[in-house]
Amino acid sequence: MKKFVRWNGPPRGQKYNARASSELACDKHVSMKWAGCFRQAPIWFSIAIFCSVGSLALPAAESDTDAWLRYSALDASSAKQYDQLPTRVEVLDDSPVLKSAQHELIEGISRMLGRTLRAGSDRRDVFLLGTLAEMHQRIPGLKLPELRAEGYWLKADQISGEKFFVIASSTDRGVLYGVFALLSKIARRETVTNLDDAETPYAPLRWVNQWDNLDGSIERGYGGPSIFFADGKVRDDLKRAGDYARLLASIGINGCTINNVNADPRILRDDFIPQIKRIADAFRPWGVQLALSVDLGSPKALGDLDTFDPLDPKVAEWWKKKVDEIYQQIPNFGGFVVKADSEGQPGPSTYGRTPADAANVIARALKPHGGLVFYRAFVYNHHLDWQDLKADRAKAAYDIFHPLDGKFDDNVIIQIKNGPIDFQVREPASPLFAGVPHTNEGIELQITQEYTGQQRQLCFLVPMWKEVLDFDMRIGNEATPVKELVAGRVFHRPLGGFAGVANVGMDANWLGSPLAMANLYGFGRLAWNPNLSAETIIEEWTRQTFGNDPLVVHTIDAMQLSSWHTYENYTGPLGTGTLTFITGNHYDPAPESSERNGWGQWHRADHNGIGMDRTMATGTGFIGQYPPAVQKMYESLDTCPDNLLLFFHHVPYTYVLHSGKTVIQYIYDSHYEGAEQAAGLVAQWKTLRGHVDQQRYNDVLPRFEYQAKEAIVWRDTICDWIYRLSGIPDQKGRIRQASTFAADLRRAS
Ligand code: GCW
Repeated sequence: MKKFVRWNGPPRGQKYNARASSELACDKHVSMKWAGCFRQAPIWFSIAIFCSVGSLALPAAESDTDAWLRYSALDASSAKQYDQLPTRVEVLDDSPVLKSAQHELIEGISRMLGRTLRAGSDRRDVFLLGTLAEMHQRIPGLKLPELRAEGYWLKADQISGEKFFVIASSTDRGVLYGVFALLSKIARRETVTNLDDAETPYAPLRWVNQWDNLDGSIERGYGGPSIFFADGKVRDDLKRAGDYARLLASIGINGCTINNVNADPRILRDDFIPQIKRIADAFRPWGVQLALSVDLGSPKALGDLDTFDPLDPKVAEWWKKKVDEIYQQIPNFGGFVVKADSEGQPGPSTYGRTPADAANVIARALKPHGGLVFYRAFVYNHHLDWQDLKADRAKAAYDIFHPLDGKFDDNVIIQIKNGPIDFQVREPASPLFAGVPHTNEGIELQITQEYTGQQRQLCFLVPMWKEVLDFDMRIGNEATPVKELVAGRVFHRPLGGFAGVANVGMDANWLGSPLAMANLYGFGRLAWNPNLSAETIIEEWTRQTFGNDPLVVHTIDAMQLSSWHTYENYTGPLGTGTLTFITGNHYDPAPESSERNGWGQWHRADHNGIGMDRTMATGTGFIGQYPPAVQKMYESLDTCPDNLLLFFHHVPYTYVLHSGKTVIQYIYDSHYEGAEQAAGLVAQWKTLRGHVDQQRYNDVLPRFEYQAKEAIVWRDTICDWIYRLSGIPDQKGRIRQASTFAADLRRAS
């Protein structure tokens, strides 16, 4: 039943979707009828059904808020291996974060193992939760490991025959992370006897960004309205904000900006800050720092000054006062994210100033309090001349920020999107990662699936993010993978990390789809340790979310792991960018919408060929922004990988790929293959009937049926378009539509 409350209405789109939605309506109708049967059925019938479902011992449906923290009861034989775990818990301090850690441990053990941990200060038979310093005081003989900030230590030990289990860190937050790590192991039935695990996060900053507006809407949010705001103010009930912080903490996220980067200046009004404080209070027990997106024009927009020139002393004073006011009410405030001179947002260019001037004036106000500025590198001109073959949006970030390298204060981090355009289904790593060696940098990844199916279609993004994080920039011809650059591990920069645009909402499943939650989980896990494989991450997630049945784990893992490639196949192969409705919803296929306008997401398909020439020799010169070894690889057709060919080169449709296929045939084939793979998702999910609980089974099935249809819409739209454009038929004869369009074009040229 719940699924119909959760379902976001019929899928978007026009003619092709009419069928899909009528089928959904029909499915809904059938299920409602069944629900009605249950309501009217005799009690014995309901009991019989209940017992038979119960006897299958399926993991229960995902709770609204718990996501992967479901803590389903383990069956008796799996639970047995944990019999040796202590029966008490002692917390060595009473900070709010440690209290959360204690509560979580008690809750998790009780739900999974059916045992209630008692609070106790007996050394024996006890979980000890505290910082390393506290642990040293408590057990002077204990040999403690070296742990960097927020790392944790899980240690099952005995001294003089007294058993105890240490969960320690140098900070309270790390202890909480340790508790979640232990509970995750139990949920996945991992052995914890003799555990001696020390883990340290790879990067110091692991934040999520929410693009929530004060009216409660969320830009590019597909999981319902804001959990923070409604009707121009902070919600009265912030329970969900606390629940969100718990989820974030469980994957090691330590900061969250709560409002849209297209920021409403009102967020900084004096009467708004006490409201924001309430959200910070909801986050605090989970160690999540609250941060804000700010409009650089605020000093003027709020009516206090007649300028927002970052070099004007009045403006510096304004920021200082505003920041002091925030810290007075929110002492653990994290800082600001800034989108400026981008897509209509005000910025330093108004006064002929640079992003460094703008970032530093705010950074100096924050510095005494330990606050940070994440300044976004997503700065570009969206009124480019599409007729100018040298114009290239991809070049903007490097052109603007590289010359400023070293000019930013040390509490500024340049927040760089994974690719040089905008979260397309495949892009190369942004060259800017290698272009600011004397400046802190961080990577921005998009968890919300703006260009990758908007949570209506399955697209597990961890494999894509890993390709970027593992990409080797070869700075100075040495191994310099992006992950090391963004985590500040090269060039000895003090800060660095990850920002994930999450955009969870009030929908039961946070992101609007239970399977899309793997992206939020995966983002956190990669930010904690980008060396984890996509396979490990998805297996962790599936086990915690759907239980440990091998068929379920194997099937869902395989579906998730192949989903990005499937989506790429039917939406934007060979690095063309997502061939979607660029000037509209970023969802439906509309390959011509990216052309002949100033937004610069061009693929330059004409009747002879396709692709953006970004070479140094004949194109926009974008390739020249990479270090020499990478330039060399992308510049030459011989070494440019097929999957990014059209991002870097304009080639005739008959150009033969490394795979031996022509470009045009690859485009046809990949669309047919993608649509088949999407149909395969339905079949794969059906094998899980009776293996996942009925509620989630029923919730997910229509989503895949819908996706399979959408993939056909994409396939036919793109294949028809490119056939009309090229006039080259599919070798397999699948595209039957007669077309004179290409012939006309040829005659005209
Ligand atoms: O991808 C684009 C989105 C905008 C977004 C912008 C950005 C918040 O379409 O909605 O604005 O990126 O990242 O700033």
